[in-house]
Amino acid sequence: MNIIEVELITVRMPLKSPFTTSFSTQTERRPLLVKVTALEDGVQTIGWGECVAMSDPLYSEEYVDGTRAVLERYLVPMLFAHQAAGHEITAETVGHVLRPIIGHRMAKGALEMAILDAQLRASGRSFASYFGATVSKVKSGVSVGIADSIPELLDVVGNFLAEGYVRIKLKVKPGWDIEPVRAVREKYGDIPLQVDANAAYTLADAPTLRRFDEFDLLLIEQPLAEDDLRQHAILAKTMRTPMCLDESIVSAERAADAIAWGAADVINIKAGRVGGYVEAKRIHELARANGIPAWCGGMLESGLGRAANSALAGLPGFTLPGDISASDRFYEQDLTEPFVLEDGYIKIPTAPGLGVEPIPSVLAEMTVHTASVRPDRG
Ligand code: SMG
Ligand code: MG
Repeated sequence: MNIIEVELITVRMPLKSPFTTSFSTQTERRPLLVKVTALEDGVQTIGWGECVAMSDPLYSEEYVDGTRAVLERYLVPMLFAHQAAGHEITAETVGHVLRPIIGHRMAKGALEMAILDAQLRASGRSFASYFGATVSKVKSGVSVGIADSIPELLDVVGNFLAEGYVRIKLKVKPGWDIEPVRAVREKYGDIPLQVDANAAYTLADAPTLRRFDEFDLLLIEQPLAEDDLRQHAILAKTMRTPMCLDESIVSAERAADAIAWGAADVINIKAGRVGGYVEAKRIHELARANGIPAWCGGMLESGLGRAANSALAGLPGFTLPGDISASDRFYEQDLTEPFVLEDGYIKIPTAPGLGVEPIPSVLAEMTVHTASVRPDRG
């Protein structure tokens, strides 16, 4: 595959309602899309990637304008240089080619996703088939933001249950934890329920965190800071609720450490956070080999990311429902044809590549910035 252009397109997607976590309230998302144009045997193919970095560096150190800068200045030129030196660019090798640039996993992941999409579209193969998905649809869980009051939270949860979501994840933070979870358990009974703290606690909060044990949660996600693997292991030993890591798991190596040290009973796999779908699949294999349940996380993706995530989540090690909700969970208007909830499931696209693409008129309307990088003709 010969890449002839990489476009970096920043889009603005307003959220239907604000989404509050322990670290921010979001009212819109500005994902960076990566559009790769390539020639395969003289035939032009397009591939789409979606970068999951948020507008501000609050979930991780990456942020959308920073990912654009590193792609434009380093990552894309490195690929073109590699290609100019006579090497073939493939999704399987792009991670290795970009290895000299430290970190910037979300930016790298978006580029790899676009290359993989182009490669698969050119060969007529879907993401699901490439990953080895064993099912045609995946169970859909929903992530519920921090609300202004408990009655309001109960309404929101009730509506999602009525829509058919099969698992509820409640965002928690100090001061919004035990009571909201108790209220949801009391009102909705034995539903599959889990919590996500996005690193808002410290080990000093262990007595509070242990109180979650009375609610029979599926798991508690990332209670402590990103770097606190040892502390998560200490906390895990004193809690009955299974410990799940999200932000801490940035690579297969980190996942292996977390498992070996007893810091993770469960793993949230997000391709963007770990540098792309190739690494995400490695983590899936690692978790499966170790008997560690995995599930697919979400970053409020547009239909592009949702398509790739649902295909990944079709692998057999994804034993828990993912944060793969319908398009209308967050968006009035998705970039692609919308993903819909059917009896608690999301269908995995079957057409070549992602199986979906941006609707041109919607993309044009949502675009706030574009840049194009082409090979240096020297
Ligand atoms: O895509 O359904 C989704 C969002 C799921 O809660 C979600 N993601 O920590 O797991 C997480 C968060 C990260 C983004 S919060 C702004
Ligand atoms: Mg999380």
